[in-house]
Amino acid sequence: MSRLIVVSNRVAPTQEGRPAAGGLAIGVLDALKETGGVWFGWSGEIAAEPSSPVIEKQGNVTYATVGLTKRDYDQYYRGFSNATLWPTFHYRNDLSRYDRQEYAGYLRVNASLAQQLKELVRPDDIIWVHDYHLLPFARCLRDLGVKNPIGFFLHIPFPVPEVMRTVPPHEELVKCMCSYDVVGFQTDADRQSFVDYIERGNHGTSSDENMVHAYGRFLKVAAYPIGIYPDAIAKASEQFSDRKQVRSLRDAMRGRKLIMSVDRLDYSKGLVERFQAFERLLLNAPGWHGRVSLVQIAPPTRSDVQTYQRIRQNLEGEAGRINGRFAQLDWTPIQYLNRKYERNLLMALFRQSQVGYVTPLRDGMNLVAKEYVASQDPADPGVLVLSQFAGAAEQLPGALVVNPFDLSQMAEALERALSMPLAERQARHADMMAPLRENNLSVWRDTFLADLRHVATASSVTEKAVKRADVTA
Ligand code: ADQ
Repeated sequence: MSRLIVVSNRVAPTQEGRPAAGGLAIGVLDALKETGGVWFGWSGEIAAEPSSPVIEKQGNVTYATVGLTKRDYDQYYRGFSNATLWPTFHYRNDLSRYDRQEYAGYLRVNASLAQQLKELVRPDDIIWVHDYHLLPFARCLRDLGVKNPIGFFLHIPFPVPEVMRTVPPHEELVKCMCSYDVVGFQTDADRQSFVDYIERGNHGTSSDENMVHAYGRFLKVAAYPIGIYPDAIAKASEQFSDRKQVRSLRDAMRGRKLIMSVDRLDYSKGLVERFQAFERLLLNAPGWHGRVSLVQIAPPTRSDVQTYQRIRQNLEGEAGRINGRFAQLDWTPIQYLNRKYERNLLMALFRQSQVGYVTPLRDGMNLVAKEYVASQDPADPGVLVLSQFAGAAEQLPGALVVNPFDLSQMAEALERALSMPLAERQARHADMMAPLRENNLSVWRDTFLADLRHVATASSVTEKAVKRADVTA
């Protein structure tokens, strides 16, 4: 069986052979263990100068990690990836900036990572590249003569063409993406945006079978919504419900209802709007004073990018203001916790809450929404209030779907969720567990890899046929 090579900006750190949790890490590591293979990417370390990959083998999985120089980190990671692509792809052009040097650094790091990976690639390997840091990676490998099948999965949204065109090198980036054999998106809307860019700009055509012909290449372009393992999460959330932290949360609630939110601290997650909608609930429905609290867990990320420092200050300000306005001696309306929690503990905390409040302004998928549903006790489940702009909204029919820009609508949804009768909560929960099981994380991975193998075989057959025709002509 051919080996799988996974490439992602960051290789999840290995602790006793287990990487940090998260969709990419869990799904990918399972696949690697099945076929054996390599996980290649940045170690998370800043190195004085570029050096060859550090190789660490665990079972049949080889971790190959490289350091980045400070200049590479600033231009490729902090700069073009996180200050240009991330905001624009989340429709925040107002926060996006473009710097030619940073873009040059982005291309340079992609090329140098490709050069380093090339040394590890065997002829029958298949290569699966992840996320916006690596849009040009296949182009760089092709330039080095690598002929293996290469697939790409974008974890974040792909914007509509008008927004994509605000990134100055937009056409070069899309052209680079067409060097992959399969390009996967979270939702059909993202897939459609990519196809629209190609077709409306007269760069190529698409067929009903999700094939795109552009810039002289044929590639498959499809939606592969990332999933979770809902039954494993259900089990963990039940088992961890007896932990000390979970018990003390239960005690502290003393019969109050709990609304729970968990996100990385990021402006795409709509945290300020979420706090303000909760404030509106307290204004509109004073009966809830002292009877409901919002717990927001949001550990800081990318804190050396300036916009992330601002969101943190903003959010702390809002939580303080709202608490100052409504708090009572024995009741704090918003508890805002700036830290990471062990994953299973988090699932058990979800199980204690009556409402999962997940309202990003834009999100590729949002795994927290799925995890919240899976963590619930089917006999007495909580209700999910979910943004229509999370990819997960397409897949969770039992959620109360809201527009995160409409604070009144969010406040009404919270009130409805807090008062929902048991039978309706149970029905909505069952409606969501079925699709979560059907489209679990293995389905995401296996469908993508099956398509990659299939497209690669089909194109190598076509290539051979073309070569034969050339010889006989
Ligand atoms: P993220 O933007 O990171 O992922 P999300 O999908 O919600 O967003 O995944 C976050 C993960 O981190 C979840 O598994 C969650 O449980 C965990 N997590 C969050 N806060 C935590 C905390 N305080 N402590 C411990 N764990 C915490 C990107 C895209 C998403 C897409 C995923 C996967 O932005 O849209 O769903 O990739 O493709």
